[in-house]
Order: sequence, then structure tokens, then C-alpha cells
Amino acid sequence: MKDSFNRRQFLKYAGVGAAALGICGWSSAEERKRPNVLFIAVDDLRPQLGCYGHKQMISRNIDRLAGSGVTFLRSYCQVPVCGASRASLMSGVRPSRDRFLGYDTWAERDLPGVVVLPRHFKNSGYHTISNGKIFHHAADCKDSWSEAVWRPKGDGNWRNYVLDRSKRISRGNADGKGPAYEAADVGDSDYFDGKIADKGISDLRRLKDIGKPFFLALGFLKPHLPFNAPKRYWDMYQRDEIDLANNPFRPDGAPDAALHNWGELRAYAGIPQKGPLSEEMARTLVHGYYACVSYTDAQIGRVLDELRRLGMRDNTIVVLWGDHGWNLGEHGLWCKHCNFETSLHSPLIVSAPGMKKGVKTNALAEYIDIYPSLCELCDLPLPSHLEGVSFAPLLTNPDQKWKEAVFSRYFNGDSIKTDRYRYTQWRRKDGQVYARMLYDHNTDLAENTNIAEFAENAEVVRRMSGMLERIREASG
Ligand SMILES: [Ca+2]
Repeated sequence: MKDSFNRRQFLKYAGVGAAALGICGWSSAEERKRPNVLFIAVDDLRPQLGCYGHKQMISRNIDRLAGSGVTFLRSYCQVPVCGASRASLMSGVRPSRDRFLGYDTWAERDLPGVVVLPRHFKNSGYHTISNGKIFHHAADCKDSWSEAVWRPKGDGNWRNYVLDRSKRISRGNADGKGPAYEAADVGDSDYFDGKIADKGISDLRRLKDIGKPFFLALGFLKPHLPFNAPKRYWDMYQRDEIDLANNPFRPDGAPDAALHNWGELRAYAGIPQKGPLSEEMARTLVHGYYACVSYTDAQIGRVLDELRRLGMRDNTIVVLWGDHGWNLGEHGLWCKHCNFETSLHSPLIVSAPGMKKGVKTNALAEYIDIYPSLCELCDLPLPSHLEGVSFAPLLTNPDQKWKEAVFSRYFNGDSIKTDRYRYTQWRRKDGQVYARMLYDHNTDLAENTNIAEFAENAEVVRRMSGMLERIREASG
């Protein structure tokens, strides 16, 4: 990494002035009580939420959180896969050609010695706790937490309640993943996200009198596959009224590099090994995803209610993020792992004391911005390795001019999103660009027509490609 160069380069190309950096008032930091941080990650949650305009969704607790904070309508993950997205977010560093690639990413392996977000808070006097899935691997950066990393344990295969309880009834496929969905008629805490909420609630009760601020991280596991949730969350939706993707086809002119065979889903029992899903199965999976969102939403509500009941809500910053988007049949795709909006667009909601409430911003934000933002909001110094920019100024003035662009990456595909366009290019090892796609979000937000090869767009492609190259050079 070339830290200071990175930062200058980023600011230059992202169009953010130094005034927007929000350098902390360090001298007064110890004189006031720092706010707590409740850091909520939701695995594979795309912005499929009422507060993002999806009226079919039952997400009243996250919507309530949005009502007490700022919702980033245009926030983006750095990498559309769990491990790499989380390593980037938690370290505040962009992916590069050698760093933060696939799901099996360790922040401490890819960036040895870097001060990750919870370690910075721990070093600054916070009590830091990790419950559920925060880093992809529980042991990754485990010393950055004040207590042993906690994850729920089941009777066997956590993925499937029925499989657990009936002790290997023969429903699983060859690799043991079992069905892609389940609706057991059980209580919230019979599945893992209920247990994670239980642990979070009991932690909050302990932390109330601990005498120092806390950084409590809760990593909920749904709506990640398999779509297992208590039956009553499935029953919240009328199956026949659920909308299926209206563009279940390959985008016109999209290169092969843009698409994949959604192997993650095909590994589950009952999913065909090739070809599209039946409408019946597609509807079941969308229904399952919605049920899981509502299930996890309810667990988040339980934790937020306890935070309020304990009298700590007004001195706690709550930040909620997914780790990337998800395809629910759009482009003929399922799962993540690609550079379409459906995979990169991810939720971000921040509710902070003294900041705007019930406000939405269209400013472009990306997940590497979370680390510096929390530093600014808690009056902590900014580590020099950070590559993001604090969005704290947006929490009081959400309509101000902000970043010109945000950047994402998946293996050899680099993607840039501006106010109007998304542009992606793929390079061979020798550096040659071999595939591109460009979508005009003013006219084609669903990304159904790749216009990268249209002659009239040559200048846009040249400009976007240049921005991508500069950010690539800066990040290595
Ligand atoms: Ca994930």
C-alpha cells in the first residue's frame, strides 16, 4: 500500500475536498463520553427493505432504524462476496489485484499488521465484542476483540433445522448442504439469528455498567442461503403476490465475463445443475429470501428494543450494513459474485446521536467509508492506512455535493459507479482489457442493455476507464 498517496489519489478522483475529511477534534476526545457503537452486519442482505422503497417487504424494525437515522440509498460494497467484502470493510482498505479476492479471505493474511476497525476501537478504550459473523472467519483478527469471538452452535449442521433435529435424515445432497430453504414451525431462537440476538441482548445488559464505551458487533446470518426461517415469517407473505424479477435474461450485449452459473445455489439439494429455475422454484426462493429478511429484521428489532429499554439508545451509534447485494433472478442470475448493481448495491443505515433522523441521501458511499466515519463520530484519530472518506458530514447535511464515484472489484473485473453510469472492465493477466460493460442508470437502472460498444459512448468509456485505472494504480 502507498498510504498517503492512496488517500490523495482517492480524494482527487472521487472529487471530495479535504474539508469533507472531518478530521477529529482529538484534543477534546477524552473530555467527553464517547458514544457506544452497535455494529450490525446482515449476511447477503441486498437493499430489499421497506425503507429502500420495496413495499412488499416486511422489515419494520430496520425501517424504524432508518426512521431514526440516515439511509444511504446509493451505498456499495467493495467486493460482492462475503469474506473479501468484510475484510475490506473492517480494514478500511480497497481490494486490489492481490488482496481481498474471494470468500476465503482473511484480513490479517492479506494485510498483515493492519489495525482493523475493532482493534482501533479497542486500542482507544472501547470494549469490543463480536457475535455471529463479522469477519468471515471467526479466528480472523481475533485479538481485536475484548472477549472471545462468539458464534452460535447447533446440534450439528447449522444450516438446516430439520436436518439438525432429525439427525441426518436423508434429505441432503452429496455434499451435505441439504435443501436451499426450510420453514420449520419453531421459535425465533431455534434458528441461529435468534440466538445471536439473545447473546446481543445479554451483552447489552452487561455492558450497561461496564464503565467504558462499547463496540458491539452482531453479525446476523440470514438472508444468506439456505433460506431457513421459522414458518411464521414465511406466512407473512402471500406466495402468489410475490413479484419475480422482470428481467430474468442475459442483458443485451453483456460479455460472458459478467455472468456466472450460480454454483453457490446449485450446490443445494433440489436445485438443477444447469439451466434456469422453474418459476415454481424461483418463487419459492424469493419467498424464502423475504422470509429470512423478515426473520432477521425481527431479531434486530429485539436488540434495538433492549438498547432503548436500558436507556442507552441516545448515546449509541447504530450502523447497519449488508455485506453485498444478491441476485434474485435478475439477469438470469442467482447469488452474488458479479459486477451488476444487484450484486454491488448494498444497504447502509446510520443512526447517530445528534444527527439527522428519518432522512435519505442519494450521495454515493462505499463500505470502506464506514471505518473513517465511525472514527469521526466517536472522536478517534484516523489511522493513516484508511482509503475511505468519512461520510459523517452527510449525517447533518445529506444533500451536499459528495463523491463523484465509488469503486468495486470482483477478481479481474473492476467496476465504477458514478451518478449516471456503471462501467465495468475485465483485464487479462497481461493487462489487456478483454471485456467491458456500461449501463446508463438514467435510462436503464435495471441494467438490461450494455452500451459500452456503442460508438457514441466512446468518450464516456474512455473517461470511466481512466478513473478505474487511476484508482487501480493507487491501490495496487
Ligand atoms: Ca455475504
